[in-house]
Amino acid sequence: MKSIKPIILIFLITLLIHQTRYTQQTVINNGEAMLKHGAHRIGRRTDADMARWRAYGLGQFIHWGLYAIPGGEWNGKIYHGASEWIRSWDGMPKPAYDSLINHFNPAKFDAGSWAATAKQMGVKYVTITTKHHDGFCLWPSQYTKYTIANSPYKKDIIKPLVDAYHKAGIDVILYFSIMDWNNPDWRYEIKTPADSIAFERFKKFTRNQLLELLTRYPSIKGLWFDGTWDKSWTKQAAFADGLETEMRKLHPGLIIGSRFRADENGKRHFDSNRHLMGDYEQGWERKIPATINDVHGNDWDCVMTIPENQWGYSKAWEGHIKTTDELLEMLAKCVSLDGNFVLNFGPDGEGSIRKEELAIAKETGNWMAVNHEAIYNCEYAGLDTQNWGYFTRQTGTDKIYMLVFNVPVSGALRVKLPAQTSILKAYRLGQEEQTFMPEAIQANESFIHLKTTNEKQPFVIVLETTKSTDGNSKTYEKAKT
Ligand code: K80
Repeated sequence: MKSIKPIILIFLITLLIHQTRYTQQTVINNGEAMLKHGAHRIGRRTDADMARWRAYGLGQFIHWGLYAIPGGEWNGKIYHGASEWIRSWDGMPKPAYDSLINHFNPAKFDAGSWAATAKQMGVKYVTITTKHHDGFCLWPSQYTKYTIANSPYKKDIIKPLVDAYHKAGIDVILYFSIMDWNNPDWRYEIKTPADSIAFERFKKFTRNQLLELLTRYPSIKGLWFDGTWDKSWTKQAAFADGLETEMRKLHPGLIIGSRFRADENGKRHFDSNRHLMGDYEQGWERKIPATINDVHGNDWDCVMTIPENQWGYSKAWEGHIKTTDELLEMLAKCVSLDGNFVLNFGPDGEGSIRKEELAIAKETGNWMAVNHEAIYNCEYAGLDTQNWGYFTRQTGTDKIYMLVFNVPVSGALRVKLPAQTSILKAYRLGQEEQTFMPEAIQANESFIHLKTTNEKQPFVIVLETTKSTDGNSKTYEKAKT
């Protein structure tokens, strides 16, 4: 002990301190973990492709595949889960499901008529299943035999859909399930070296299919991923990150949601520092955020089913079926909270969209024809929500929309504007001659008095507002209080 000189001891202690600090610095940066495979960006994308996505407002989802043939029923028994999951049900033998490929021959499929329905409905983008969890590919993939090419129909389904929707002026996003029940190399969890070898093959297969889709359909705007929650995939941070970079390079502007990859700690949607991974939050499936705080300033889309939980065609069409007014209210709420609303359709095994869905599409389109201005290119208006409905605003302007869903018996709709803001003009969309004289009731607070409370449909009142230095004080003099 005596032999250690104090100078050496000091040197060793200094070294230890430096060492510790050095180690900490590699892990901690501004209080955040240094992640190799976390978010690539903090905050929203600011480019034109993403601005276009943000302005869509309303979208359509299409779930179509082999599951449309049984439509949630097998041998007279009903599967009460989501019909596109019927293969996972004990009531249907897996070989019976897998052999549905020999029966897929949708004689009534007409991409043009689907696109026409979507156009009349007023959707700005469509998300189409190219491959759901069952692994069946609606395009003739080179990398598996389980594709449309080996069905009696034979022809590519994706190409005519992409072309028809584009012709109708609707952008296309392709849905792709990473989880693949048909591929023998898919694993839920990697437990053995053999699993690991199989899954390495599966990763190559997945990469091949994704690059194939981007190469075959270069005009698509984005990819919508699903089936990415299993332990096997959430441990592939480096691979998935590399693949995302590769896809973006191949397809500049590509839009990918938060479901594609996990970070190196297996965190999905939000990385270990709670930053969103991908271009928009993809966690709002069949649910809508309650307030603007819940979206954390991110872009997001809500995908919604018409029944409670059926994406693929469902023969039974049971339980509560949402009405057009309920769906329009969801649309209004989503746009008012800076999101897009995407309504799902599940065409049947013949290629027809069921009449109930056609009716909803039609009624939505009729409403949109009058009121689309309050949906397209609109954003969170920055105002306190009132019980009568939702506010939206033409992005970056002072034009505010009141989307009215609940008319109060008094017929008086409360509006609170920011200080120094006044209403120049208030009128009803589609009936521009119907103007309203707002009644000031407090500073920055007014009532819009409806002419009737006997409304049959949700409607929109436009408020043209302006920021002024004296506008409010004048109106406040006329206030009741
Ligand atoms: C997968 C897994 C769960 C638990 C719930 C839904 C889903 C799929 N995502 C939707 C968009 C559908 O494709 C559904 O099958």
